Amino acid sequence: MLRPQENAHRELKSLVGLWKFRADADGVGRDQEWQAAPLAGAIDMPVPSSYNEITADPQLYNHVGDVWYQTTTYVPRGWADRRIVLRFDSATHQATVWVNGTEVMSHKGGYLPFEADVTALVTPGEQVRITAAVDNRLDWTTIPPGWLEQTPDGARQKYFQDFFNFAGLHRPVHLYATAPAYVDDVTVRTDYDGRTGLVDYDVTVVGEGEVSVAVLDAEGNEVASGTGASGRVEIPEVRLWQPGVGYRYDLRISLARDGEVVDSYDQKFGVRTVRVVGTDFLINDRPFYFRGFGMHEDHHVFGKGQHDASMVHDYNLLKWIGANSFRTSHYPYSEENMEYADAHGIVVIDETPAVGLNLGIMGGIFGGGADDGKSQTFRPERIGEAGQAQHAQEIRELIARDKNRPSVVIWSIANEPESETQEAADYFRPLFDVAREADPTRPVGFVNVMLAPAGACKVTEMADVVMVNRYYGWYVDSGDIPSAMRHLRAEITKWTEIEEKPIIFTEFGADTMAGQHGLMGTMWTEEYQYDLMKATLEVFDEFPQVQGEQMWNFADFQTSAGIMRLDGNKKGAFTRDRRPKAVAHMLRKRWSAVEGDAKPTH
Ligand code: BDP
Repeated sequence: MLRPQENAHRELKSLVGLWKFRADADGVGRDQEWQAAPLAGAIDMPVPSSYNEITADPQLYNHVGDVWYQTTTYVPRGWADRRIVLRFDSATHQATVWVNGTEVMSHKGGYLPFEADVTALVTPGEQVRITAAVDNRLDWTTIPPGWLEQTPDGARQKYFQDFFNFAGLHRPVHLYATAPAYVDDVTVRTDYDGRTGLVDYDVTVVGEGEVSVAVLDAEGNEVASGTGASGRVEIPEVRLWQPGVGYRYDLRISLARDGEVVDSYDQKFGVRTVRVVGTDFLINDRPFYFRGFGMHEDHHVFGKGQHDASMVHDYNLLKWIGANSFRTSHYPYSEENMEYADAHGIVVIDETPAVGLNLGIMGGIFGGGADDGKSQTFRPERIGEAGQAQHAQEIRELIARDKNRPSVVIWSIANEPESETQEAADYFRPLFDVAREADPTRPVGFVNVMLAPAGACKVTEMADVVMVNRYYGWYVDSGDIPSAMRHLRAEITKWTEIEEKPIIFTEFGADTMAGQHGLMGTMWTEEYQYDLMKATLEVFDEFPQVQGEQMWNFADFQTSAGIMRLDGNKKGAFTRDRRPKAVAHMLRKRWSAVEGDAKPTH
């Protein structure tokens, strides 16, 4: 799906700002048709933002069910005879949208865009009312999954993922206009032959017209051109998209009728290749070692709302610390965020929202474990066909959104799902096919959990890379770094024996209360996090097959309430307000000393 843009043939109107908002605690809004009139009893709510922490009301913080958003705007007078589209960059987790009281679309999945052609429902020059009912409930058919616990005091949303269920309109909303015949989509795939860039493109259009393309370099000079909706163009003396640099070209697509251009779209792309060869991960045929973090879209007050200032600040912290990559744990991040990674050469492992597909994990961590040896998760009454279909849909929509992004080098189709059972293998095999069919050019993987170690996991064999989260020294061998390192070393050895693939550590970490200190190796102190991380990284250095270290987490983040969490998860290298803990200085020293993207050596 194309990201909306403004250009000589397209107009874009932002609907960012304060919307009217009302929580529907009794779930009556749809029956009472709140979309039919100005929202009664509404408060002001910023879009984009999570709504949870905006007011001082714990009920809204913990709200379960629909909330209603409404705004009015004028459709520009100049948009007569145009195709007019309403686009939401996301709505967490499900939404129905009405325009002037008429339903125009519904979407399930909280982190991906959706849009509708509203031309027939609006009049240029006149006001329009846009209403969205946004439902934050998770069940066995949503990704991520969850369930509702009914109590005398109302419903409680329960879920497995270790991050707070922030909800609302987290990303911008736009109206945009194109000609009635328009460029609908484009796929760009790149390679190079010596110094010549090879660009295969495939444009789909709606309506009649002739397609032509031109490639513009970053200074706007035309360096190649072609005609036809699909084909190959070649860029002489190509500049590659490189980690840390991020050079991009524009594919300027024009749609013409009778010699006159009626629509155009500038698709940015980078020329680069990604390949897995043996245990190496190659970007542009050079070994790439991932240094960075699993992150979260998470901030005080605006939760998961897209916010340019905090986003750019986070990227500057990544630069300060010497990171070259991150994983979009545990859902697709905003398009602004991905755009920044593309522009600045930050390498991304792009993850679907498939987190918490592991009903054994709580029992596992606390000593329970599987019951009858059968899947606790992938059963018809839990995550069955409907959940799997939704998971496939999330994979398709993620790839449709991010397929042209040079920063994205791996699709992660799930985080820590159950993977040690036959049912899990049966569940995941078709999902790998879905990803590979949607994008044959990038490696596909998923993130393996500690409960399904080397030898037990039945899904890693389907993946192109081994991605593992391990908490030796935290959830196991707690407070005992020597034992933790012995067990970590033993497990890596086992992985290297059974899988001839790059191994990327996508999580390892220790909860750390900023300001807590001690010399006795006490957990939760900054010293313990520092020492455990340092020891862990030194073990990674022993194995040439380990091709990545992404510490958990970039920053502290909010979670649901629980005895394991103190106002959230505290495994950040930075606090939630982005102040460095001691470990950040250690990582900075290690990562800044590295030449290019080579593997660090202590
Ligand atoms: C892993 C999860 C991550 C958690 C982390 C932790 O992938 O979401 O936040 O552990 O426990 O299981 O800190």
